[in-house]
Amino acid sequence: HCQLRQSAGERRAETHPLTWRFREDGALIGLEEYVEKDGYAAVREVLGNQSPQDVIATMKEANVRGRGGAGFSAGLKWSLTLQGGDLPRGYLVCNADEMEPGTFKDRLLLEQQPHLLIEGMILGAYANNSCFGYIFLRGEYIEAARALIQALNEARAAGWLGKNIAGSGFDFDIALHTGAGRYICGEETALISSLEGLRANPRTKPPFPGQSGAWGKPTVVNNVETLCNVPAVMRHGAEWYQGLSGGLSDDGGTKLYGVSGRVNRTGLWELPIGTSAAELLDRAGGIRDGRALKTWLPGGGSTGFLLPEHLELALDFDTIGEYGSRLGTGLLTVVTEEQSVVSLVRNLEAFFARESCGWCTPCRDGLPWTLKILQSLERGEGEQGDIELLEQLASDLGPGKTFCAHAPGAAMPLESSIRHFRAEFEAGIAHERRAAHEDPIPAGG
Ligand code: L3W
Repeated sequence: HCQLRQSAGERRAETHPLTWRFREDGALIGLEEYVEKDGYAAVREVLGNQSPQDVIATMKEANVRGRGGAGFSAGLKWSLTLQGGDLPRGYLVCNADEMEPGTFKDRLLLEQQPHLLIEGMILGAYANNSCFGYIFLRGEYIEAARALIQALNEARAAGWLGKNIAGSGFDFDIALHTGAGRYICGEETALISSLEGLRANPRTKPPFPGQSGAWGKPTVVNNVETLCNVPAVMRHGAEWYQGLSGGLSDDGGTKLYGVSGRVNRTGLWELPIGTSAAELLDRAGGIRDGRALKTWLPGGGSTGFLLPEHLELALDFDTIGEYGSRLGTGLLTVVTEEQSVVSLVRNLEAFFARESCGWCTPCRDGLPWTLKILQSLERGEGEQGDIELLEQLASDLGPGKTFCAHAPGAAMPLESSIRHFRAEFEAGIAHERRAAHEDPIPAGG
């Protein structure tokens, strides 16, 4: 399995013998080295010998679940988009707009393994009959942009992109599109709006992008890590991929897990999907300065807080979903005893309020309101009823009340933090107001 440290000077990787995603020194893997290690072999094998339906069947059987956070089956998504020969060809979009708080897995894949992504995209485009691909990259990811530009040029010059790829008759090319650093652009329909040159507002679903996406054409949007799994699945088969999880989960394969926050060694590890948070904490060298764990987020700011008693749970989509949270990106944020949960949630809600596109009312107005209440609780100036109001806001921001998952994502840490740490919120209610409430002045007194 593979370990990568986050800081540039310390990029150390133990390479997985089969997926060989990273080099030990963390350097970029260029075309020559990629091909030496059987890179693009899956493209040659699949495009020459298998139908798009075969590819989709293998992806479904392997049970590759979307690694952007939602865990939707990639094979199922592709099967819903499959275009017959007479129908208009659509697009394949790689969502590389990584901006989830505490998340840095796609960045390292892009900076070090751009050909793995390109190979995954060629296979995905073939399965979906896509005529053209876009990599929608977060604007701040300069190093990743450099790596991708180099890799796209190399792949094009070697005939892996362009007309008649590997003599198969299949044509496909990819353009790199850099965003301007807005979180909402990672929401797939907002991403499509932005790609079209429009304001990045989400669109209602259905229609899902697979039916009508960029410029009204069928558009498949997949996360970087999801697409990077495709070459290994197609080379080694669904059963092999399933086996990588080692029985820890019904989901297939490995997962790029990570840890940030107050641990001794923040970083990224490729481990069987279903590995526990306890195991991850161990790899991160445990909690810093001998502190005790208070709470943790399993996969970014738009997931719910979990407790130390949840450390042994399998980090997979279904298990974490049963505990009032979700796996999200699978990059843990570790919070220790002396940290203030109210401050932490205030910080997250400030992010979500700033990044709201403003399109729908609960999100545009609810998030700044939430932030204002949290700020006053943090200062110890909260009022009676504030906690109940926050609970109401968490519900009003929840699923089904907005165009997209932004506000429901913001509601998750809010709701779960009040559920687990109510006393900390109560402590933020101004003392004199609290006393007045407990000992009200008698009527007429
Ligand atoms: C066809 C249906 N397709 C669902 C597709 C849909 C989309 C995917 C997931 O993301 C996550 C959240 C956070 N026919 C379909 C269908 N699909 N039903 O499946 O869809 P959905 O709606 O479950 O989720 P979503 O809105 O795409 C929500 C995470 O995203 N998040 C932020 C993540 C940030 C990063 C990052 O920075 N790298 O990943 C914010 O909420 O974890 O689970 O493709 O079209 N019937």
